[in-house]
Amino acid sequence: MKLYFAPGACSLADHIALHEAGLTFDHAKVDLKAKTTDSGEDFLIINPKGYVPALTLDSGETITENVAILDWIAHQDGALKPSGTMGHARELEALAYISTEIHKAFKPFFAGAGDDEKARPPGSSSGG
Ligand SMILES: N[C@@H](CCC(=O)N[C@@H](CS)C(=O)NCC(=O)O)C(=O)O
Repeated sequence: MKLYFAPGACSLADHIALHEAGLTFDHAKVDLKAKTTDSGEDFLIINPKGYVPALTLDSGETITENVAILDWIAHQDGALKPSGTMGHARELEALAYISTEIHKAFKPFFAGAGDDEKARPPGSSSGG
């Protein structure tokens, strides 16, 4: 299994979860501008969406999207696995909240935004 990651990116969550689950995995550092890995792989073949994380399983299948990858990892480990249908719903509720409401609020810090945009509270309009 191989985790495609970038330093300082949201793929850190998957890295931590794989360790927590005690899973053995390789990793490949992705240059997000060039869309290549440190071993020269074309990352767009791995994930045509061009962003990390991506997790390629031993079967050769690749999972993308943090919610899906973290959910898959949780199901590999008894201690992380959600308990029952409601437990799974709560897990997805938390992951979806982090992925959509919190993660997007950090984008200006990585996307070269100006100081005004960085100071704006999440969810508030830029006035445009
Ligand atoms: N919807 C994706 C978003 C992943 C994402 O935004 N990844 C960022 C790093 S935190 C990235 O790779 N950005 C590079 C790019 O979009 O070119 C998910 O939740 O996994």
